[in-house]
Amino acid sequence: MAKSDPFAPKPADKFTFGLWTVGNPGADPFGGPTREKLEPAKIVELLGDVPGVHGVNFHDNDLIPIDATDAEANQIKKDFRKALKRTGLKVPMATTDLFRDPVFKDGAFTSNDAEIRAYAVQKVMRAMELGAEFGAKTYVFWGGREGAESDATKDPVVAIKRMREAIDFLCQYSIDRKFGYRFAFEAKPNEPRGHIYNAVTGSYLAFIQTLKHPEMCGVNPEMAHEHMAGLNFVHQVAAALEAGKLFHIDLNDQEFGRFDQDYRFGSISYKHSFFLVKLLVDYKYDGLKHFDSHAFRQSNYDDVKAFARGSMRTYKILEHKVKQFNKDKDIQKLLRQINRKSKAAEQLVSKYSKSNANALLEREFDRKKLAERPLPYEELDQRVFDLMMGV
Ligand code: GCO
Ligand code: MN
Ligand code: MN
Repeated sequence: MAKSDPFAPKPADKFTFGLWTVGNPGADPFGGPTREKLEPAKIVELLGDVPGVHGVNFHDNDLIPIDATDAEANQIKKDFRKALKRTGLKVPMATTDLFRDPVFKDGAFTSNDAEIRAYAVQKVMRAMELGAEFGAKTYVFWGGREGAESDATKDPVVAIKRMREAIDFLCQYSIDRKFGYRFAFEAKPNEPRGHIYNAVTGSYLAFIQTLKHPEMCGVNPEMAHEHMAGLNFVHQVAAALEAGKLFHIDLNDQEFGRFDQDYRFGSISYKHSFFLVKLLVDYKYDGLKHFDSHAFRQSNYDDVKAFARGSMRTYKILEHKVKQFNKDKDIQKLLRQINRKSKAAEQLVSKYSKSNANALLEREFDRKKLAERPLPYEELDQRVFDLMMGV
């Protein structure tokens, strides 16, 4: 009997892919597609061949082309629903394509044209309905065209106000229609716009607090987006987790500072990926883990399946490494040594009181001695490398 794979993913892991990710036909700005375009039902079948997938997400127009007739739309939905039934895949997240059509060339919610802004809100209302038809409970907002190439063209303060107006409207609509959605905002610094508003996850964490319904709004951070800007993704996700706002996550990879590469999760940044998984495990994130990446342009659809299997396998292997890290006696000893406790010091600053403030002002600290306490960070960091390499 074959030994069971300890890294085999299960639907309970909540790994998801998008119609637009595994169905990506390989086009780039310099060349056309290298794979045939697959119908939505075919993409579901493809994912069905990959064991352990939880679900498939879509933009409204990944499922129904923007100019489809009602009859065409109904047929596509029928085929898609059948494929979901056959494969047991769920549709946990839906989103809107507010970037592909020329009408959105200057943005959707932040467009300078009031009629386009209204059209964008209407398009989301309809797309929310479509997502709800298939059971989606998370609704992602990625403002790919909400930005500018030149700040001569749009007032960035007005842009924030327009964005808020649209989101407040849509929150109330979701509540009225009892869709039960939680909104997840996805930041990106650039591409396709020269500059995109709300460039990092932290921007959205602040924006959410200004909304009429902050409780139903959170974020969908994407690894590649923060890496494009040279930022530490783990810290952005930590901020979201700490605020109770990590509603969804887009996993992929990217060389720092390059164009938007959408590589397979874990394929570039081994160490950052490890610490990301560690964060999600340690803080018990049990939400959706969406692989927002696509296979190399050279791949055929068999290799796309290998890409999907690999994405989940990498996550499971890193999860195993995290458990090893958390159990490793030497590592844990080093961590205890580094995190020095002092009841007296902690009591003084944990809560403000006049007497604490006075006692703190009186206290003598031996600055030189404190500075001399060892911090064996080199040793600890090397242990992480050994552990990851299996040495
Ligand atoms: C990108 C984004 C998108 C969004 C998607 C869902 O860089 O193109 O990551 O893939 O995640 O539109 O909102
Ligand atoms: Mn992206
Ligand atoms: Mn994304």
